Amino acid sequence: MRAITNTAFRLGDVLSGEQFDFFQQHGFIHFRNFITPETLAQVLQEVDSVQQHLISKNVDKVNGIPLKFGQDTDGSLLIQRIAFASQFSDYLSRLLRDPRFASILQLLSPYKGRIGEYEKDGLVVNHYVNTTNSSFNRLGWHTDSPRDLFLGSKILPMLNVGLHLDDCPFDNGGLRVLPGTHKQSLFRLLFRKKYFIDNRPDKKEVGFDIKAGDLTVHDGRLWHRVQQSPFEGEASRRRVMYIPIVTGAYQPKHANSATPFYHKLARLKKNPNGRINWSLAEGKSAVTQKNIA
Ligand SMILES: O=C(O)CCC(=O)C(=O)O
Ligand SMILES: [Fe+2]
Repeated sequence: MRAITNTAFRLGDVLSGEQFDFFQQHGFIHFRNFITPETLAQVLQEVDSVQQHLISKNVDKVNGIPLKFGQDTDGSLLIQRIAFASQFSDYLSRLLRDPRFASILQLLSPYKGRIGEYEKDGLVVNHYVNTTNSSFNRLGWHTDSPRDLFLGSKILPMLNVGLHLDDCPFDNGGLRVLPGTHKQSLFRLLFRKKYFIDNRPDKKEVGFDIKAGDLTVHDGRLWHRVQQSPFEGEASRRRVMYIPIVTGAYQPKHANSATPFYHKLARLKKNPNGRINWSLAEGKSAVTQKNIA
């Protein structure tokens, strides 16, 4: 139960046949060193500025997508999930125009994909850290595709591209995937596991030895989860940005976009008796802008 993918590729201007075949077979792919240490340092600085900007403006939703708040190791307010981050940083927005993303689009072939900078949740920054007041330190099993169903459209081909901002060796937790599950039936896509509630390792799952600056891509239909770091504080910090690559009609979000139902669902918690506590669905997370600032 300690399977690490030992296949990491390098991304050039053109996707190789081997890379395409690997992705088709397994539903994910790992590229090393997508950005240089200099770019990485700049990206981290930009993410920090975006967070400070959102905090100073008391923002708690972007284009209808709630921000997730927690507490950092020094007790300061931390945004653990930022949506549409590139809307607040020209640097991050330009990064999404890196010509190498064109080679990633080829993974969707024969479908024609585009970078969803203003669609779905846009450029997402996830920030996991184990502190007493950080509720976001893992993510249960899920696929990214049924969000389309909640939004009233059928499941369209999509990719989620992760740009990793911290080293995350396998033993520090991080992304776990179930290879090949992108080819399952709709029934298995919906019911293989209990969405977001099931955190148990699967004997067929694989993880990664991630270095800061690496890129991973997974098919929207692939089952995946985030394993919690066994460490506390600084050693558990894991920052990763995700950008969706989407197909179908252009569906940009804007300041007045409604909050999708699944963002309320994600707050569901199990009672000690195993029942789902529906009342929490509308509740606020423990830490908000207001009660900590
Ligand atoms: O943090 C990760 O690597 C995965 C996050 C994820 O699966 C999601 O936000 O849907
Ligand atoms: Fe996901």
